Amino acid sequence: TQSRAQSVAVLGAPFSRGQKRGGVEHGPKVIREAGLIERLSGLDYSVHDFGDLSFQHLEKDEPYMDVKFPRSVGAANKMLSGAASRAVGAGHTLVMLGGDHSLAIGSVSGHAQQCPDLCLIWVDAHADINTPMTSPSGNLHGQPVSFMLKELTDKIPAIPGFSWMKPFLSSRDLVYIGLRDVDPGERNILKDLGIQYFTMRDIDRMGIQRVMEMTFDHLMARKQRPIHLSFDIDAFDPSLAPATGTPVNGGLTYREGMYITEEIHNTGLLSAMDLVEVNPELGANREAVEATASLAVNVIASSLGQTREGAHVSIDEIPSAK
Ligand code: 4U7
Ligand code: MN
Ligand code: MN
Ligand code: MN
Repeated sequence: TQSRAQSVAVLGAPFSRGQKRGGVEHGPKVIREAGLIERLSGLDYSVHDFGDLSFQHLEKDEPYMDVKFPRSVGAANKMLSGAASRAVGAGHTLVMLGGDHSLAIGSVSGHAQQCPDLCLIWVDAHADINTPMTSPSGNLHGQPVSFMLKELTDKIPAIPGFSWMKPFLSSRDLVYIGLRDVDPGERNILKDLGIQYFTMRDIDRMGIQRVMEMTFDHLMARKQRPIHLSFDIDAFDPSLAPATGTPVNGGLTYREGMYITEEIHNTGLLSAMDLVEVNPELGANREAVEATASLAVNVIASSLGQTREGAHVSIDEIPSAK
């Protein structure tokens, strides 16, 4: 009855050099330990677990200008891009487990190789659209979107490790949800390019239902197209997702997160997603880490069709008492 893909590919990307804190490379492990594969198998999908990519560790990777670990991030994303492209090309809905958010460069570009007309929904406290020139930190997890956008081609210097990729996305094919920590240079870019974004304040004003309607109106105005969902766990309030590197107060509630992902599933157009920035070394204790990882599993399951209303298996009648 639905045009939902019948198979899901799970691909781990244990990588952390898009930022300075250790531990986010263990994201794929803790998300799997929280029961991801079992949950997806329970949703009618055939689940293909492609395991974790193994990235080469570069001993020497000096900063280029202010940009940290450019060759490591470039090489990891080149590998991920190929793997993502193959998974989508084989007909799977891709679930990429990070790792830090610099990995979206690889997953979205690989997805775009197979689906050039894709659109991108970025759920995050941050806009991740700094260029190497505007970045206050030099960390590439705060910059992935700037490398994707065709409109920013002239603003991105040639960084070692990135010669394999070309910008492929138009700024009108991108929508942000959940923003609440945007750097000055980023705000200029958002305004300059007229990018559609919904901050936490917008969610407070309009409610998440209206925000999702406007998101799809914007992205699907001309035609329906495949969706790439890039979900940074720090979009949630830190009380729900404490084990992450750059928490910001005042984030999404659990219900807003579930509503966003249910609505994305209901379009029938989700083609690939990222779940990034879960860092088990940053939780205060084991409970904090498990809560964050289990939230990540709920986001993925909800994006792939788990509903709060229960599954709709057809039954002949309600079982009688005897
Ligand atoms: B994440 C930041 F300056 N904007 O560029 C930067 F505030 O993937 C943070 O969204 C980026 O977690 C956060 O370093 C990257 C900073
Ligand atoms: Mn973030
Ligand atoms: Mn992010
Ligand atoms: Mn973060």
